[in-house]
Amino acid sequence: MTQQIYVLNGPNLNLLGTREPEIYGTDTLDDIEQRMKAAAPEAEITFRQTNSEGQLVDWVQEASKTANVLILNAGAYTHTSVALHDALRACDAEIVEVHLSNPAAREPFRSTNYVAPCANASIAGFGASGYLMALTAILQNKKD
Ligand code: CA2
Repeated sequence: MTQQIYVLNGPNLNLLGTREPEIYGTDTLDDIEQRMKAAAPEAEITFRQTNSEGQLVDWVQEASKTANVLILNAGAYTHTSVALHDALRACDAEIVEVHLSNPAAREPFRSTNYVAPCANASIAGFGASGYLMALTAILQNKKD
């Protein structure tokens, strides 16, 4: 069965690779997308970014209907969005939360997390490699 994988990215992640490299690294979102697609040519990967909370909710609902896996870096909405939490609770796809940095080791407000309680797994603090780690772990688990 072809794995249908949605990779959704939240606000400001379009700036990746252009600022704050000491926190978020130098890879762009486009680099990450290319690397994931090259690492899993057998999977169908839908890779998107939005700055809008409502758009993210709409895409989670879409992923629930069309994907079996959702890899999600919700950016700052991780720490604020009850709407996103509710959409994730209603999502039938397996959910893997990814963060480039480790929010738990940063400002206290980043320790509030509305995504983690809805996720099957979380990866944080490995930079862009976290996306690849999520993908390879998922594909490995599907084979086992
Ligand atoms: O570490 C992560 O992946 C975060 O989801 C990134 C979010 C932050 O609000 C979360 O607490 C943790 C911020 C994304 C902003 O990305 C930028 C990238 C480059 C330059 C400026 C912002």
